[in-house]
Amino acid sequence: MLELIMLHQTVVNNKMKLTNHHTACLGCAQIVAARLAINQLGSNTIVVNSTGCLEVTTTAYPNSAWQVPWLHSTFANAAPVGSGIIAALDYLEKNSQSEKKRPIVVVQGGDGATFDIGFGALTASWARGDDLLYICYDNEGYANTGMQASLSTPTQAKTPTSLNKHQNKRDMLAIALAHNIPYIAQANIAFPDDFKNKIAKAQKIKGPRYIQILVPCLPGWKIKPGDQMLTAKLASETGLYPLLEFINGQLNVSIKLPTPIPPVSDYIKNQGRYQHLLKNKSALKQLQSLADANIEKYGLCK
Ligand SMILES: Cc1ncc(C[n+]2csc(CCOP(=O)(O)OP(=O)(O)O)c2C)c(N)n1
Repeated sequence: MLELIMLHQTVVNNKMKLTNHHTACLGCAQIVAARLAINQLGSNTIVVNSTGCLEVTTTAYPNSAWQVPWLHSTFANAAPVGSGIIAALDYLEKNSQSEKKRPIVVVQGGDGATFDIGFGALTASWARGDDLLYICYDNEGYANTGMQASLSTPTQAKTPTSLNKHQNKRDMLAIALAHNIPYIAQANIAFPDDFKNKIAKAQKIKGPRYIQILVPCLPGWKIKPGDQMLTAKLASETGLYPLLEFINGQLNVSIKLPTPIPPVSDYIKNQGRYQHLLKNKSALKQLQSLADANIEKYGLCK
């Protein structure tokens, strides 16, 4: 929690483009991540937001915490709204003498909006090659409506709509890769500099760009505020949520794993959503095998 507050302070001091006029939970990692992103992107940015915690908590009518142009979109439709803005910018550029620098268009949403409900529309924008930066704030469930399971919810995590899910988290990176988009990255709020670097890289690239960042949800994952950043860190250090990027399909491992690699039991022990696993060795083994598979597949060791 202390780390998150310190991180929050540095972000706050950096001329906020997402102000404190929001109603997010105390210690919300998603808000901090969104601030890091918009501060890095700068004021020449247009944001499209799918419905979800980030939208609801930053734009309670009649207020808005956003100091940049910001548009609401329905759950399913954020990427096409971004595509419409791109088309409008193209038109304005063709039909005006203005030398004004073109804004970057950022589309953002939670994992429910990204992995599930806006999935088809997002992949269609990738197929069209639209010049959009899409940021998925991945808290592994539908946080705004009570943490129901999404296709991002990891196997074995308990949610109100599944005692323990047995299907694996949808591999959005692989799906993005299959669309041959120029920039794909996975980040984690516990590694803020890495996230900022990834945003900065994506900012310089044209075409579809996809960044997914893990943002633990305190009530949703049932973690104590003091355990939040350590938990987030362990998600990556165990190999379950590796820090990666693909530039034109070429893999870079952003941060290699520590030695010895912590077991996934260290990652799950402080999370209420996984408490049942502490007594279920075979389910725990299944989760460990997912981390091991990532370590092998991406070459995550030093
Ligand atoms: C089509 C549709 N279905 C359901 C809802 C209700 N709803 C609003 S926000 C939300 C959860 C959003 O989850 P996610 O995209 O993961 O973002 P989070 O709140 O976790 O940040 C739901 C189900 C809706 N607004 N529209």
